[in-house]
Amino acid sequence: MGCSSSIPDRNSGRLSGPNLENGGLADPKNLRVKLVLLGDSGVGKSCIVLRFVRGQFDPTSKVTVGASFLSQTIALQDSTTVKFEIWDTAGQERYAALAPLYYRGAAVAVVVYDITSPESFAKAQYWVKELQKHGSPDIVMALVGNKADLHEMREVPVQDGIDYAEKNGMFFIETSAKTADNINQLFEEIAKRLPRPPSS
Ligand SMILES: Nc1nc2c(ncn2[C@@H]2O[C@H](COP(=O)(O)OP(=O)(O)O)[C@@H](O)[C@H]2O)c(=O)[nH]1
Ligand SMILES: [Mg+2]
Repeated sequence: MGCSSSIPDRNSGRLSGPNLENGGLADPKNLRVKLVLLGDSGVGKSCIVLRFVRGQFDPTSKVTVGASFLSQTIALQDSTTVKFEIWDTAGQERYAALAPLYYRGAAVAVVVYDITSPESFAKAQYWVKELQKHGSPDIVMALVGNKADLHEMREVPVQDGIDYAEKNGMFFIETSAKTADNINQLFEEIAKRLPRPPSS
């Protein structure tokens, strides 16, 4: 059982490849970015997306086959808006060979692990290396320790996440899709770190 964001949604945009619309002319005040989530199955990627986009947590929803696409726009204090086009896999994370198709052209990669699972932390480090080798050179990467509500079952110390992220120039945060803790903060912090196109 897990969160599924594969249900058709009114907010869904068309499936689009390039990061920039307006014929490639970027509007510095209205950014539009492709964001992908990577990490072991079961760490809570779909739940994070659902919590951010719909404000829901549904532990009973079924895993659906196929990639899903959701978008959400946030406004920053400097009146910039950032539209996240979020690509969530539905289990393809099990097939490492498919991953490059998925993260190609992504401006942002959110690498998620589960704080109760050292295996998922090791897998997150694998994804970071993969992105460093094959991702866009200017990709913004975030490391996310999810399921922070399960602190009594914690097996990955906060400091391990902090240290790994720092060494790899990533932003780090612990979240809970269940309680909504730090979910909006995650996306706001990513938005602040995006490279801005020069204003014309
Ligand atoms: N306690 C807790 N459970 C979570 C959290 N996020 C996800 N889960 C549960 O973890 C399981 C996998 O979640 P899912 O989003 O499908 O993981 P995915 O495979 O990475 O997309 C589901 O049973 C969720 O209910 C969280 O923050 N806290
Ligand atoms: Mg999922």
